[in-house]
Amino acid sequence: MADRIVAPKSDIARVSHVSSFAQYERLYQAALTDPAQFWSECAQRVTWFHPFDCVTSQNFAKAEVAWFLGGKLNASFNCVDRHLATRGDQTAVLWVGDEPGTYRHISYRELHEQVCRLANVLRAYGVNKGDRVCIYLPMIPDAVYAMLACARIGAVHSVVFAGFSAQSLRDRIVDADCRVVLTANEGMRGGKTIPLKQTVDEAIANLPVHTVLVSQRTEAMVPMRVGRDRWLADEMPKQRAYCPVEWMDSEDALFVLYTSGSTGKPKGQLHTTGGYLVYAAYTHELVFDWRPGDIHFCAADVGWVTGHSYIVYGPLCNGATTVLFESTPLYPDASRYWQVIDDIQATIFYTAPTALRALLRFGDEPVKKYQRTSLRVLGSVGEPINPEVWQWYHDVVGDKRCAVVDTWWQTETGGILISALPGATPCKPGSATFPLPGVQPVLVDEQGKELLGNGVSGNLCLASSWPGQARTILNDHARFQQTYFAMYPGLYFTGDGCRRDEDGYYWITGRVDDVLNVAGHRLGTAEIESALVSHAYCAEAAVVGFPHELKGQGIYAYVIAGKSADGVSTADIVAALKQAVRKVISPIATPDRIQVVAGLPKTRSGKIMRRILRKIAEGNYGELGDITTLAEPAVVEQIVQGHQAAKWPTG
Ligand code: 7RM
Repeated sequence: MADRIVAPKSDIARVSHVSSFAQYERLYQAALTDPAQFWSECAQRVTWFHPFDCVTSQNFAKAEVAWFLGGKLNASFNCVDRHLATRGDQTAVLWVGDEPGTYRHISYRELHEQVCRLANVLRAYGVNKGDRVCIYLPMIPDAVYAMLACARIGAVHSVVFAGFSAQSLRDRIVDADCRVVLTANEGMRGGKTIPLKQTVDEAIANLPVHTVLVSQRTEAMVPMRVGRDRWLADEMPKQRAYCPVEWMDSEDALFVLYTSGSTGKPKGQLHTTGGYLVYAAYTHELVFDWRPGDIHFCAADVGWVTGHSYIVYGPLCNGATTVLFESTPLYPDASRYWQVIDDIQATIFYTAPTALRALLRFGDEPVKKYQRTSLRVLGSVGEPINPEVWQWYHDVVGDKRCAVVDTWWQTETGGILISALPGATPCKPGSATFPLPGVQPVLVDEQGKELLGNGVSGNLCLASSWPGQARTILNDHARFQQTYFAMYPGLYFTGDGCRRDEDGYYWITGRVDDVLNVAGHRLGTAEIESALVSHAYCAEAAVVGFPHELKGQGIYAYVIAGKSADGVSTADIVAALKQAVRKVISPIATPDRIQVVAGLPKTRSGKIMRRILRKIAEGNYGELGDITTLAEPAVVEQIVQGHQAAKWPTG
């Protein structure tokens, strides 16, 4: 069956940066034919204190890449200072507080002052170029000031999501050897307070952290250790409102950001200054079709790479107005996003499918209560977006008027690699569509043989570097080389599976560790999940494999029942969902076991922890590993009980 194609809107195309598919193809070819020329031009979007003399040097065998060698620049200067002459009074950061109706506009001029003061505070407490600084802050303006203050003086920030436990925070502080930590007395989210300072105190016990700088987000009193802990509000006014910028080498470190792998300790992805900044700015402009006057609302947290690239560095480097959203999609109700969008007249909105699925359960009414007429571009990131959810985003949220861009990328890639472009790309709902100009995806089979042509599925690799690529794993280059460059020599391996369909569209099928082989058939767990979710009885699904005597692997589905399943027996839900998968994919994809659950184990960024679900499906309750980083650790116990109660046959 041919996929539905959603054509770009003509009124978006008329004014967009890339305004036809033919133009995209020309750009793509130009980048392929002369990459040095292409990236060299692209790099002119940032201000260099000293020009680079070599565009790139790449050696995938050694996992060594570098961009814009010899160039000198400063990310803080690019995101703040250079806009002062033309945009000093424009809002740089539009803070949306947790309590509905709380807004604060921070102009580029004010941003400059605050970043300078904070940079001087850091200097006063002994932070030098190359030192790592841990940022454990909620979604408040100080978080943005802190990142840019580090960048200003050449310190390397390590932002740790302010929902991580003390142990996770401690591991990251130790790994990066941070001596200074920024935090807040408490965070505010969804009407609840989060004891951040208390968590920091616990995390740094007996570590050589000498300074803790504390923002005051709430009225709460917290213990302050004399000689170590200081209120930012006391320190910043003491400092000058100007701080000179450090001239950074293009390949000097900008930040480290931890990502959890499937096993062991988190990997500190190291990004460098020139390549990362150029790539964040380039992709922000192209993919979101940014132009002056836009209000860019990325609903991610600065603790994730999406917040780094598309709240802070990309938008601010381009001189945009960027939104910092402290709350949640469901506070105080399922209308919050749309209410904020109307209040601030956001033109670009970027969120994750997991948030959209949660909202879809409430139907169209909470969306339609608001106008949303300011919106032009809607983005999705973090996981495959199922076609049904894509369509809802497009039809209901975007009123069939807005461009929807499904953006594929990773912490390791620094910015978006595969995505539709508003105004240029005909979309197939559920497909991330095509690589950006300058990006060369390659699909390989298990043996590493490149799969040429269309209508093929394999492991997604990249044939050459792009400026935003992570340069190493902090303190562990061997692991970096091993994880990404050893599997398929000469290629960067993403860890994702992918299909390039008959028309050349890319469909990310999920992590390859999630690919099932059922009776010799390769099936993507995301595919099965999408089929389950297509039935009204299913609000959300997570599929894993389990050892099966006859088929090698069996299919185990954990499902959250939808509203329409109210009053329906579990047996009937299970039967209906099996039938749905048969119908949508094939009888070979029918789940062997379906367990109806109340919740799924997710990381705070909304990714389902399949590792845990696989262990439960296997009956290995004793090997669940660390579950402290989950959003709601209690769901694991419930799922285990449900699995036991189901009394599945063993062997
Ligand atoms: C930005 C981010 C990376 C992993 C990646 C994929 C999955 C991300 C999409 C997606 C399908 C997408 N960084 N992923 N975006 N899968 N479609 N548009 O999420 O490092 O936290 O995760 O997320 O598996 O490898 S991340």
